Amino acid sequence: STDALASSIAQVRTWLHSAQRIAMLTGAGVSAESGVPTFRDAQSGLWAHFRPEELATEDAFRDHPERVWDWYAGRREALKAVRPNAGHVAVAEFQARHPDRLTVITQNVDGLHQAAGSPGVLALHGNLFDDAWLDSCALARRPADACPVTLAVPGRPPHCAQCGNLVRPAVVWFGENLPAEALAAAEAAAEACDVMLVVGTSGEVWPAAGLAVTARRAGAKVVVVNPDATALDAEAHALLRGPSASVLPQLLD
Ligand code: BJW
Repeated sequence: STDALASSIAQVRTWLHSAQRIAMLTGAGVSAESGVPTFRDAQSGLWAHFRPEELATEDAFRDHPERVWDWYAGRREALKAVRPNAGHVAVAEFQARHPDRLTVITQNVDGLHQAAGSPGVLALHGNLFDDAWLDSCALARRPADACPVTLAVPGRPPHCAQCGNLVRPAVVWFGENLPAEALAAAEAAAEACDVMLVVGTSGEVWPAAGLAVTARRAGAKVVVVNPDATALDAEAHALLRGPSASVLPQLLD
């Protein structure tokens, strides 16, 4: 009920007031109210026909490069019109008022925390707007000698005129390692925090989901903010069942 949510919010606010370090793990749900579709709720587009585990993989790209490239190109295009919502803004404003107190760890590739002004965002799954080569260059003697990806010949996907290498989005697909530096910093933040806020994520994808488990084992209060049940609810000391664009401003004002 609304009363139960209000009293849980009040409880979590007392934890936040006495917390020296706060970590926040976010997922697609924080951007839902900006108009970005989530992965596992998506009713339209490719996610409706394929599970993320089947589409967001290197094999899917190799088997159907044009289809997967077009899907990412469409998402890039759609994101150009998207703005951070009141949730992203509340987080960034809290960080501005309390420097070095809250670390944002995001699984999102949409750049909306960064656009809202959050400093030092740890982007565990890369960035949708960055490009990378699919393979290491077959012609370069050393990786540093490969052509810059900006020189790729336009196409769907773009390719290298010299070696034929394909361009891919610089996101993390299933079976790929997360960026080591960001993951290490996220693990350190999870170990060190007094409160871990888990916001807008189904908690089904690892190792990101494990950060909540790490925080709990290290003694932090774990708070899940989500209108629906998640795989991390069992880790939570408080469940705030509401949309992040209205709950986050109430938590962090
Ligand atoms: C709202 C809301 C509102 C709605 N307000 N909330 C341990 C156990 C089992 C498996 C594994 C394991 N460790 C590793 C694995 C394998 C795999 C994995 O996790 N598999 C599971 C699915 C079973 N993990 C990996 O492969 C990772 N790599 C890795 O582990 O490397 C080591 C390794 C190498 C080789 C072999 C094995 C291991 C990589 C994971 C990469 C994930 N990539 C994607 C795609 C990114 C590119 C792209 O955008 O296309 O990342 S998949 C997709 O899921 C995307 C997301 O970041 C990620 C998480 O999804 P998220 O954000 O939680 O979204 P949803 O849609 O699931 O949930 C939205 C939530 O919002 C819902 O709860 C709603 O209720 C809520 N919501 N409106 C608040 N208004």
